[in-house]
Amino acid sequence: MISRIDLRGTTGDPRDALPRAETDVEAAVQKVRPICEDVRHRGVEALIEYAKRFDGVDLDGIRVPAEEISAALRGLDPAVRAALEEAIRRTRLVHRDQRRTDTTTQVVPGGTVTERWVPVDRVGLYVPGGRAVYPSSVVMNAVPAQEAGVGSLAVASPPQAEFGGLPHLTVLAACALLGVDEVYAVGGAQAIAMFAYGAGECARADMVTGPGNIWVAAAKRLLKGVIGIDAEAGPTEIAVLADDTADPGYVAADLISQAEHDVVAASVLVTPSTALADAVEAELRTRVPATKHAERVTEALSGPQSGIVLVDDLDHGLAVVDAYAAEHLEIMVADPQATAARVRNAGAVFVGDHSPVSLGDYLAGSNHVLPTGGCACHSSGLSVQTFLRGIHVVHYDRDALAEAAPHVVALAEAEDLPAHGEAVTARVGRPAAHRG
Ligand code: HSO
Ligand code: ZN
Repeated sequence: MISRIDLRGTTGDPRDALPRAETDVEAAVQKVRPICEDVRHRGVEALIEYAKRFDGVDLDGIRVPAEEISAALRGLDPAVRAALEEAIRRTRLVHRDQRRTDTTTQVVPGGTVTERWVPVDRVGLYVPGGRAVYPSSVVMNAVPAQEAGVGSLAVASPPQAEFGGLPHLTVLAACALLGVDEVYAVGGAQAIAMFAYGAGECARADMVTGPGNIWVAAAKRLLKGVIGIDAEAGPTEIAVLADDTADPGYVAADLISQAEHDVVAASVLVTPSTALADAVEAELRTRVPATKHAERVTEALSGPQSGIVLVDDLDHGLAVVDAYAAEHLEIMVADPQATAARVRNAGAVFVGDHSPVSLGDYLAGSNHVLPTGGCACHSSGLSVQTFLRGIHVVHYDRDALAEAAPHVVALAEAEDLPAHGEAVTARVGRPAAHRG
């Protein structure tokens, strides 16, 4: 069911030996271009037509009435409500600590640079409908934006025929718990275009975040010059670095948990222990047929993006997981804290036997919007920082400018941009050549 990749005795970059699923977003960009242009020019009228064509619903308008949002919350299962409230509380605790304070650096006497952290004014959050209805993702996107101080937050989610043209009711209920009252029944590429250009009641947003299918990813790629976007999310991934002290039942359960998302999800075990590899395979053989989404899980685990990777030892294992740069990395080895501290590339690291990825998906307090496809070697997951801009505020007095003038003039001349130097000498006179 899951292939083995034997890297023992090999050196060098293991990346080529660790295959990854790739989706062709570029081809989809051409298809969504006319839709985005249409929304740009015809606004709400176009959105209502696309709701009919793609979602099979007749809408009078795109804005979800406030009464529908509160009714969805009243109808929410109390256990789910309690879980979402606790998820929001824990996620807020962690993200509140990410807030930045402004810093002022005294560069020279009379010359300062202040870095001011300013939230984005308005953010659109896209929430998928259909098979993947994740109220937890509403939490993971909205909380960092709110903690960053974003003043205006709107949600778009596809209208569902089974809910009379409203977005999924658990999504609406999650919005209510988060205090988000601006919600649009708009899905797919059209929703990204709505946020980029504005349409009817929906004012244009400065940034759009949130997961989505290939059409949503394509629209984000197309419109990223018009609107700020988060990272393009690929299929979910879990890598587990484990030795022979790991519990094979835990490892198998965690590999299955992320494979459950999608047939192209990646589950990768990296281990120096053939005994553990055998035991995990045996666990998979009994657990997979018993799980609800057995077919999807089987396809994900047997796909080329998943596998058990055998390595020489823990050091080699660390080199492999760093090269892979997984969205989620679990560490289940003899000294998990010490090993986790050595990891350089991962979206999030889950340490020890009692920190599974699914805890992080819902309730750890960490964010579950994380870099996929190896992007963890250069990018971070969603955070308060995603919604902030650091603005440098420069203030020099006359003496400090006069003191800097010779250097500015020298560099301006070296770049053949003398007017740059003249903007300074106009204020402080032509400097004598700088000493030393
Ligand atoms: N594991 C997914 C997030 C998620 N899991 C949502 C369950 N619901 C990507 O990090
Ligand atoms: Zn998950």
